[in-house]
Amino acid sequence: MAAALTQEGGEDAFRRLFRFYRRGDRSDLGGIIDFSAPGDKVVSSELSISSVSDQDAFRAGLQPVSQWKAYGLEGYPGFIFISNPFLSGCQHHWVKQCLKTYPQKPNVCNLDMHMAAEETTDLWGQSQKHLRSKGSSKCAPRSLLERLRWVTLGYHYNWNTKKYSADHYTPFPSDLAFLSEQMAAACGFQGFRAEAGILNYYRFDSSLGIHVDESELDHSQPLISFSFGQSSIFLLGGLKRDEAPTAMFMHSGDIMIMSGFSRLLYHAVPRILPNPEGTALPSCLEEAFPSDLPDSSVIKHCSEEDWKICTKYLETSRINMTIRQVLAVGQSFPNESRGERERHAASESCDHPENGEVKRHKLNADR
Ligand SMILES: O=C(O)CCC(=O)C(=O)O
Repeated sequence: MAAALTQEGGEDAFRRLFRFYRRGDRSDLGGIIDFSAPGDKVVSSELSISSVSDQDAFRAGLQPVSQWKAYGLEGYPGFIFISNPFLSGCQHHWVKQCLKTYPQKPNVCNLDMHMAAEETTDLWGQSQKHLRSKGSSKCAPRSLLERLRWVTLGYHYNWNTKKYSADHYTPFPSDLAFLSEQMAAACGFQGFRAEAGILNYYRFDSSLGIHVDESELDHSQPLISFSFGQSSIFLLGGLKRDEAPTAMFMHSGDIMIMSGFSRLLYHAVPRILPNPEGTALPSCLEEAFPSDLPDSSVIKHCSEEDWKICTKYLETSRINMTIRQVLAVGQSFPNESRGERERHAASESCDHPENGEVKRHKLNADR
């Protein structure tokens, strides 16, 4: 069925496949590329092994680059897929940061758009008890963490103007900058600077609409995308919105780089899928935290109590972090007129459009 829809092409090819995967039943997932068992269209990808020392990889919680499994896709130059290169237990740190640390002020999240500042200062603290006692009832009210849909870091993306601006910047988290820079260097982008991040929080019924990430002013630098928790179907299309996309799975720990020709391709996430291993959590998240990380590591121990909250959350969720460089070295934002600045500032307080025609974040209730 999916193959027939892909071949059909035509104006609506991407939209038809998006809807197919969003609704399709599990028996229809056969043609999706799974990099954990690579087949057709998948080629191996060369990495720049000498650009990241084993020690720096270790500090970022990653295996030595020489051990990474990196793939490309025929027809998509610049696209690199790295199958979970994290060291055992090190995904814990990033999951905890996404739930406990990065949603904190001065970072911005979807809940800030319609809640008072005092109510969104401690999402973790306010959700802990609820998540700890969570049973299987679907009717129980959702905790704030379960209502989290996005967090922005660094240059905060403005969903209304679709722009970044010099006026809305807060320091980018140093641990995530270090991880992103090691990933970029291994993929041939030594000078990459992590300047903006969008963290996406998905529940089983969430999806991310068809879009291109083009608001960054420097497209010569890659997009770096990290996935944790439940799996997803990712659709990678062409330079035009109507080109039929290629479907692939993203599992916990997988990392994707979109660069060069693939930097400005349309893409979407139509579906979140329960862990294909059949257990509540992927086995890579059950691994113990390493006992021998150096003090200089950016990975910090995640307490058993914190990890319990994280696992409860991840049983029904997926987290994605997509990191970007916004400006080329020496570049600055174009001057905005006073009127534009005022409009920009005013639109910071508007919610992300939910019912517009073309939506980047489709169907995510709180976006
Ligand atoms: O969740 C994903 O895998 C994709 C995220 C994405 O495309 C974005 O944030 O622009």
